[in-house]
Amino acid sequence: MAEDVRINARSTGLPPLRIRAARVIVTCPGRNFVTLKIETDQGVYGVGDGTLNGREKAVVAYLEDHVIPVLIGRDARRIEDIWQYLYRGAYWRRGPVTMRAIAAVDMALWDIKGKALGVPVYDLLGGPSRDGVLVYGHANGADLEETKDEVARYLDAGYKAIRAQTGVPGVAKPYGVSRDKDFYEPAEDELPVETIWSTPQYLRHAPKLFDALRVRFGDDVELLHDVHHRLTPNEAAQLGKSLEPYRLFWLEDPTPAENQEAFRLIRQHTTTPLAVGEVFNSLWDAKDLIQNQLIDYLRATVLGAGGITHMRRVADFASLWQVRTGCHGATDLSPITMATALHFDTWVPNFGIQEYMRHTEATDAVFPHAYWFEAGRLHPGDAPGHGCDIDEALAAKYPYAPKQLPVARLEDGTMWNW
Ligand code: KDG
Ligand code: MG
Repeated sequence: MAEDVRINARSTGLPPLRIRAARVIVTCPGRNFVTLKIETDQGVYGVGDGTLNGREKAVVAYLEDHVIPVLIGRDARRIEDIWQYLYRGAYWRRGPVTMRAIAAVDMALWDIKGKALGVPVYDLLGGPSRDGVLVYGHANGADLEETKDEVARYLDAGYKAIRAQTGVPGVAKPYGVSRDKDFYEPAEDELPVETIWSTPQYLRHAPKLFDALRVRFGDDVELLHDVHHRLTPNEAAQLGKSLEPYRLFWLEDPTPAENQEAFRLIRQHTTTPLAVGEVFNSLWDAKDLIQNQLIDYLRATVLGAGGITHMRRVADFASLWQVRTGCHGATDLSPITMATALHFDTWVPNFGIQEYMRHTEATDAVFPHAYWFEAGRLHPGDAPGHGCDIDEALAAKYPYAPKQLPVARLEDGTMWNW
């Protein structure tokens, strides 16, 4: 066979770990997950998550058609060079599909490196900076009473930080309120469910929730809230101001961050801490927000933002302005992302908090993992690599089922941000 002349296919001094095969596994144990499995010629393999809620097949096609063919034969040790190849080598760079595909590769390669060396990923990154990763859980209810009871349930379970979402009078299907109180999954149907949104009702109601929570639970619990991109900058400023007496840990996604400059207006009017970025794919999406100190927490994570290789650059840049991490951790990020994020969180110096929406038992069974929860914190475990695997036989029992995220309209029918 002719010698492989691709630069990256040549070995360094260390014996190479050649990528001999890679394939995508799609499984739906209640919701869809996209997993990339990379196998090396030494028998060591790694897995990465490429799930994009409601758009799973787009990532599958990107991986199968454009990524896997260029991976075969490369040295899996060369994580940085492979990342640069997939990022710079794509003329059409960035975006949620491309960056999730890169993330899937990156997670699998860090997993392989850890397994090959017999160490957990947090050790490869520089070792632990903390004992346990502070997480926040999701309490939600149809009305104030139910939401208060749900917060009590989370406190009983040991959570120290809790996101609270409640039904809004006159608003059918508000964001963040679920039928099943233990597991929340907004992508329910093959076609997007239409929801209705009322900003005036919401702005009147939200402060009542946090007033009621502070009256009942006092000051010790950390409270968070997600606006889910629904407000204009001026409305967000009003909300931030009205929530100041309740000392939120953060107010999330008050307005879409496509225009990063818009946060200047919000910032000028409120000291309520702001968190943004679960839809961000790279440092460029967050650069102005960070360097102008317009936010306090960055919600980007290893799945959305191209894996550990890019996320650690994002975090280092953010640390210059004392912006801390607050990684996205909804159920549409598979346990592989959660595992990888926990290694990142264990290392990252400017850690803030990690979102933790528990997965169902069926999902946990498909993705056996080393991480565990205790007293409000998650621990990544010490297994080599990131410590999460996929049970392929079980995964095969749950075939792909098309599901999409909802859409939102204002009361007069105008399309709005879901
Ligand atoms: O797929 C969409 C979810 O990831 C998103 O709605 C969850 O906003 C979210 C959050 O803060 O977890
Ligand atoms: Mg959110």
